[in-house]
Amino acid sequence: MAGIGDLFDDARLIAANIADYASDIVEPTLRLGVTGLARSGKTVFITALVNALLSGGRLPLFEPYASGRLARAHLEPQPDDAVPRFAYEEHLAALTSGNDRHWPESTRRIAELRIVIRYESASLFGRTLSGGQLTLDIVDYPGEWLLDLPLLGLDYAEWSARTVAMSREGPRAELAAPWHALLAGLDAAAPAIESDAREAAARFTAYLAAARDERHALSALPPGRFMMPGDLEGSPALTFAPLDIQPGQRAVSGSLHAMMARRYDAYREKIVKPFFRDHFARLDRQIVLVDALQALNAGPAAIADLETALAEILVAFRPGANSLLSRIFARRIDRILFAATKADHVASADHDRLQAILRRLTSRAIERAEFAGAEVEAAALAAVRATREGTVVKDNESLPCVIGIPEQGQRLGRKAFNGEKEIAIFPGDLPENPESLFQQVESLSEAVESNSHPAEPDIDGDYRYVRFRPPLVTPAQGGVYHLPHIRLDRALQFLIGDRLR
Ligand SMILES: Nc1nc2c(ncn2[C@@H]2O[C@H](COP(=O)(O)OP(=O)(O)OP(=O)(O)O)[C@@H](O)[C@H]2O)c(=O)[nH]1
Ligand SMILES: [Mg+2]
Repeated sequence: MAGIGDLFDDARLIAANIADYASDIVEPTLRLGVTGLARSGKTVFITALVNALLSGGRLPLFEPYASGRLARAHLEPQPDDAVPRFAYEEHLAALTSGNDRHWPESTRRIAELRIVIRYESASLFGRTLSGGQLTLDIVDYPGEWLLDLPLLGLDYAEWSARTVAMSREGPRAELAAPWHALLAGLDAAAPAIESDAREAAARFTAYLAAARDERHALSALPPGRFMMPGDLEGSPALTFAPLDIQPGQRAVSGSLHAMMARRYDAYREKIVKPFFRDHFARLDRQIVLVDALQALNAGPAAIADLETALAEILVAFRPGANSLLSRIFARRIDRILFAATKADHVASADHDRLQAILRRLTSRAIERAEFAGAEVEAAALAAVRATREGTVVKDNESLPCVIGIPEQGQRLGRKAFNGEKEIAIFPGDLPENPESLFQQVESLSEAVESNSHPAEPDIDGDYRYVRFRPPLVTPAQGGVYHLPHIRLDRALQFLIGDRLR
């Protein structure tokens, strides 16, 4: 694969970075990227983080706040006019609207928010009133887009061969069958017909979506915009698909192959490169959210796939040695946090195990990032804690469980929930040794009605993730909300604490 530094317009990249540096000197600024695959919890995380900075709460591990040095934080207009604003107020309102509370809508495109934090410097604290100010720009973008980076180093024939080969392996083969059936009848050298391209793109996209769905939860599925089209849905740059061709195979002029290759190139030029240049290459810090529990529930194939996707995502953090981009990056992203989200689905005794599983899942990715000089941590957290803890008694043994209200329509085994009744779930112990997950994942959960004693196992081998409703929170003094969380303060400390000293 060619170094991506060679593939960019270096002059424009430098210009953007110099502009950032210049404003950083006048006004200390930190650009924090928040990413993760679809539904990993980006929107909820940013909403909770911004709310904590604006309104405080229980944040003992966020030192500047815990020591009373945070003076005030407020939102300001963001610097990039062409990027949608992160709809903070709307998302917070969704989470806090009493009986109508609900999780924020899925977002699926890039968004940005600027928050200005004033603080007392730790060295001066207590001696003088002079303080510092940090401008924090938060950028929310789909992790799927990072999976596109390897495409910059593959031509159309190479990408096709690789993607088709992958779709013939393991659980993917069955999901890809309808697309494969079409593929077998497509002649790459035949004249280009638009309807063939459209049909191939539609079936290929349907295969990606099937692989991604909750049950299979596969993760490594580029091109990223096929899953997360943003504003590009239906555009020609997305109307292509792999053909069953060999690496190095040349396209006959005017053929289906030639048309597909042209669109693939347009996708890389017009979509992938601008994203890396205008957004990714300008980040200082990064948090990668991972819904590890969903993959655990879906089974070993999903876990292996998630691990691959995380390693691919992190390719982006380690550009080819010696490229101009690598020098810029080496100075830039200096901290990366991997966070297993929704830790409130397991009892607190299991938070450390979840963290260990995440560490194992990201170990390949972490090796690469550390190589690039970044400080990397892994943490299990819940940006908004939707459950509380309790114990249930089963066979005279008390078991730690989580108690919450499953969303309406959620099912667990034969049970369906109405969105009102609280239940206790014994999620099962996460394995102590993460390695075992890569061999065989055991059934993770059993459900029991709240307050009922001996838990009858209610699992018919069809366990899925139960989504809980957001917690019911009442406003604190001043009308602000303190959302319950797990270890959000730790994440804050790692991501920005050192810049508020
Ligand atoms: N229990 C619990 N559920 C959460 C938490 N964070 C997210 N969720 C659940 O995960 C879903 C997705 O969260 P989002 O924050 O919208 O995820 P996202 O990554 O922004 O998703 P897209 O915008 O669709 O890519 C929510 O609707 C909730 O059901 C959490 O801290 N605790
Ligand atoms: Mg979102």
